Amino acid sequence: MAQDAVESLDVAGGSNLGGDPFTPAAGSALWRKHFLIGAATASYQIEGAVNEDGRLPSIWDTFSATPGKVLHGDTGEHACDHYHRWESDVELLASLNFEAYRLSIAWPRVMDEAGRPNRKGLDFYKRLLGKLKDKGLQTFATLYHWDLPQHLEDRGGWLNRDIVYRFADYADLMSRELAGHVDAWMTLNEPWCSAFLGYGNGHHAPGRANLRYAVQAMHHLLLAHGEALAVLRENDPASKKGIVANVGRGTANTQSAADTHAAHLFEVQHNAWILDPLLKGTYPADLWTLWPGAEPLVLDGDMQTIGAPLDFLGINYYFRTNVESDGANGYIEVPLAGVERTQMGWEVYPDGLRDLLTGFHRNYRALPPIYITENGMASDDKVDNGHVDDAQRIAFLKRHLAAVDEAIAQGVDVRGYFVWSLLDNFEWAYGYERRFGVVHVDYRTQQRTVKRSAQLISKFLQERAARA
Ligand code: IFM
Repeated sequence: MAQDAVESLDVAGGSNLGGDPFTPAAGSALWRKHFLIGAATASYQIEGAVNEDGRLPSIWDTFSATPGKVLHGDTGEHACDHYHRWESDVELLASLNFEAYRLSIAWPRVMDEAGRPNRKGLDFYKRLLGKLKDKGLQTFATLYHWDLPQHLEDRGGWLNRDIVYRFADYADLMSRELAGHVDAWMTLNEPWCSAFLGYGNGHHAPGRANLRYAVQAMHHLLLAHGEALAVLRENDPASKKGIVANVGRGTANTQSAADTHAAHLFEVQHNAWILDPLLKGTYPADLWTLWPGAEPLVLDGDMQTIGAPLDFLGINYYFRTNVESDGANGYIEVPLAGVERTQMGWEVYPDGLRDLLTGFHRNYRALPPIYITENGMASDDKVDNGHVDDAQRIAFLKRHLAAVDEAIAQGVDVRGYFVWSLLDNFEWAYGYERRFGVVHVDYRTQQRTVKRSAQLISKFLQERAARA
């Protein structure tokens, strides 16, 4: 699509690109056409329509309706109204020259309590994925981005081993119904968040807080992933299959052996807890020095199922955490002063993405090709005379893409990058206040306004396509 079309989108946004602080350096691997660039969203964060067409309640409906759980009492009831506006949202996505779209499927929309298909919900995703393919976009679909059906939580949720088999049934239905519509399946988004925030400290739905719960929930999440992977392979052999992990960079506050070990433990807790079982078939032993006696119940064969080979690994990266030893077997966070931070309070630290990628490349012999399935930042963006100048985001994205480029130059097989997020949306416990989109959403009118970051990404992708 021509740049003038970007500038005349049927949404507010305007032109006024001025100089270009985004375009990657000449010679960067990002100029290669086969390095995929897309945008990502998730069902509960954008769809709204929580009571329509047979959708069942999810744990996030329950949690967000509980006073005190979400900032300002926000809920996903209307969100970005994407369930009704999906066609114009896909037009917008394609008009911005994105080459791929990562979405998630709402489990409570597509299956009833007895595990039978909900045709209306399934049709929504068929239409959406069909239109994305018609527009030439590659489709990346996540099966579980945190909106567990409430009736399953009522039976123990991720603490009840039975959920592993319910998840495999769900994967079976989706891959039979949607085979051919999906280029890449991701079983889970960020099991660390589901397990630790959902069951460990209760900051996320379902809001349970017990470390032993978190550890057992993680085991069931990873096992559900492994069982679903086999089902996806059987039903939809042509697609790629993977999982998405959020990873964190931990750095030591001093060079002392104790602080260096503390930073190591931070990364064990945030990264190796998930990646070791997936890529080595074992939990990291250091996890149990951090959390003595918290080992999950593991049955024969579980670790083989969890460690089945992946076609790709999705990596979500946002920030680093500076830590020191707690004087015992753990670590404590030591926030650095004078560093750049986002609206979330997260430090902007692009080197962390490069260092994690090169570290994974060194440490995991079974590391599959990688997609950066999320990276982005929240800022308090305002529409000013039809424009949103999100200068901090533009610099953030450029610097993180440069970090990916450096990792590729050091031999890491990174195949693509998805900005989080296409739209401002429901940021979980922070509600609508934190804006991660490259497109601004006015939640009162549902007006979409293309931010300057999206204009510049679009311009780069257009130039890249023209050179190919
Ligand atoms: O909005 C979330 C997303 O749902 C999962 N990864 C992190 C994002 C920003 O917090």
